Amino acid sequence: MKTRDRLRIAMQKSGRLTEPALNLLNRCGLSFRQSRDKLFCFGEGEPVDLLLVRDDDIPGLIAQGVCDLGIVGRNVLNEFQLSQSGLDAEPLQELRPLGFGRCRLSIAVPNELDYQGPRQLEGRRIATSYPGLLGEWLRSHGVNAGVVTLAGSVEIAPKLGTADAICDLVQSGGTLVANQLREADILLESQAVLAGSLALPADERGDMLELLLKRLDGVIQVRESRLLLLQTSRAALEAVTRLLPGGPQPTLLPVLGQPDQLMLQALCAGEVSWRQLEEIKKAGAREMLVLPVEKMLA
Ligand code: PRT
Ligand code: ZN
Repeated sequence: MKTRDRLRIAMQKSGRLTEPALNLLNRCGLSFRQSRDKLFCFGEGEPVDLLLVRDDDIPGLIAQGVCDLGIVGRNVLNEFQLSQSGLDAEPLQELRPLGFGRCRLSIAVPNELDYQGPRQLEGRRIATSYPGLLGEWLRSHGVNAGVVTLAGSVEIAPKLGTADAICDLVQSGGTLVANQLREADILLESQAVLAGSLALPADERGDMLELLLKRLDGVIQVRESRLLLLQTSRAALEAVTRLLPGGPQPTLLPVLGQPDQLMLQALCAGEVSWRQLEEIKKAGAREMLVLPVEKMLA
C-alpha cells in the first residue's frame, strides 16, 4: 500500500459519538475543513485528516490500513476483534478510553422471568447484534444457548417470540422498561475509545500520533479533574482528609478570624459524587464547592 504522510482518523459520520468525538479532537488542537460529500475532512492545522463513516466500519478500516486510528465504541471494537480471532489480520488495540458514549452490553430478560444467573439461559434463544461477545460470555459460563443475530430492534424480539432474552446496549434503561424487559447481567462496560493498529507507523504519522496521544491525555486529565474546596475544623481535618478522592496532597489555608477553622483545597482525579460529598460533610466539612478545571500546567 502507498504510504501516507498524514495521519487519518476514522470516526462516526452521524450518531451518538459524532459530536463528542469532534469536540475532543478540537480540544486537542485539531480542526477540519468539511468537504461536500462529508466523507473526508481535511485537517487544517496539523497533518491529521478525518474519515466519516458508519461506526461498524471503523475497526475494519484500521485493520486494512485505510485509517491509522478510529474513535469507536469498545463494544464495536471488541466484537470486531472476536470476529477476527484466528484470521491472519492486523490486530487492533484500544489506545485510550475517551470517557464518553458510556453504556453497558447487558443481558435483559422479560420482567416475569426470575433470573438467577447465566445458567438460567441454558437452552434459551438470545437475540443480539453482538454474537461474538455474547458467544464468548456464554462459553465462559458454560451455558449452551441459541444466539439469534439481529441487525437492529433487538429489544422487540421477546415480544415477537423470536427470542426468550436479549443481549443489547443499555444506557438509561428506558428502552428496556418500555419493552417490559429488565437488565439481568452485564457483559461489558463500554465507552468510546481511541483504537489503532498494534503496529504503529514508524514515520511522520507515528510522530504525529505520539503528539496526539500526549494532547489527548492532557485534555482527558483536565476534563476529569475537579477542584474541591471546603472548610473544616482542625479537629475534623484528619477524618475529612481520609475521605478525599484520590489526587495530589491538598492545600490548607487559614480562615480569617476563625483560628480553629481551615480551608482545604484538593485536586481530585475524577468526578466527585453527591454520595462522596455527603460522606465528607458528615465527617465535619462544610461550605463545600466542586469546580471544573479549565487548564492545567504542572
Ligand atoms: O449509523 P451508525 O452505524 O454509525 O450508527 P449506530 O446506530 O450503529 O450507532 P449509535 O449512534 O446508536 O451508537 C454508537 C455507539 O454509541 C455505540 O456503539 C455505543 O458504543 C454507544 N452508545 C452509548 C450507545 C448507547 N449509549 C445506547 N443507548 N449505542 C446505542 N444505544 C441504544 C441501544 O442499542 C438501545 O437501543 O439505545 C438504546 C438503549 O438506550 P437506553 O438509554 O434506553 O437504555
Ligand atoms: Zn452502527
